[in-house]
Amino acid sequence: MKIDAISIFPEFFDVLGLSLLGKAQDQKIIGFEAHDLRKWTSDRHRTVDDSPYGGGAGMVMKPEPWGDAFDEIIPKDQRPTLIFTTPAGIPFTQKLAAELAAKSHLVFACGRYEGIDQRVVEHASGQAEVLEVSIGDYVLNGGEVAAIAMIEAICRLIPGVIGNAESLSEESHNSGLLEYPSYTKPASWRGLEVPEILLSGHHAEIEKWRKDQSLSRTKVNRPDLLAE
Ligand code: 6GU
Repeated sequence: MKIDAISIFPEFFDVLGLSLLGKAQDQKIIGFEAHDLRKWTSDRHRTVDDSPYGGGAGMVMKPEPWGDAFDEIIPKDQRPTLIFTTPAGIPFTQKLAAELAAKSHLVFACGRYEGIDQRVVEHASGQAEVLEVSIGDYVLNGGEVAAIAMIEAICRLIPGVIGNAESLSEESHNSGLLEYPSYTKPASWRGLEVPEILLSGHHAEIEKWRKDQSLSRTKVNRPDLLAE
């Protein structure tokens, strides 16, 4: 998979060189490139923002650098998936991560300030499959950290990126429930014991216990998931 990210702080994406995603890049499973939006400015101050039409607080990202960046990064004969990071987007979920993991080219457009001129999104729909996506109900200073979270969630679903493919199917959000609690050695630690059932060797009983734990944990931490 090819992934491009466009941002005024491309250094944010240096973290993608670490750990499993770094290895996946070395192995050419993922080709990642961060681009500085200011490359597509032409004035002396390399301006990327301006005041909002209609008034109001903050600044809006100007359309021209974005349009020129997409013209260069999006191949004329292809239609990649272009993701605008915004708290006003559709929710990023495990299901969306899985859908995006099957694509061959993703482009992340990371806005700052009060967002990007909406005509950029409109115009880009002629060049790509466009999504406006949010990672949760809170506001970040910019989309870079959100894009990094999405890239990690997506890339770990690409075959070959994670060593143990089995661990993927058992984790939180795959079943629609949260994952059961985990324990390892020692069996007794600071006066706290590992639940006895896990030491019993009764596989069917252990599975039932884990299912119960998943359900009660979901009830307490995420009742909204059960309503669905
Ligand atoms: Cl995708 N961007 C920003 N700036 N803030 C967010 C977000 C994205 N998702 C949640 N908050």
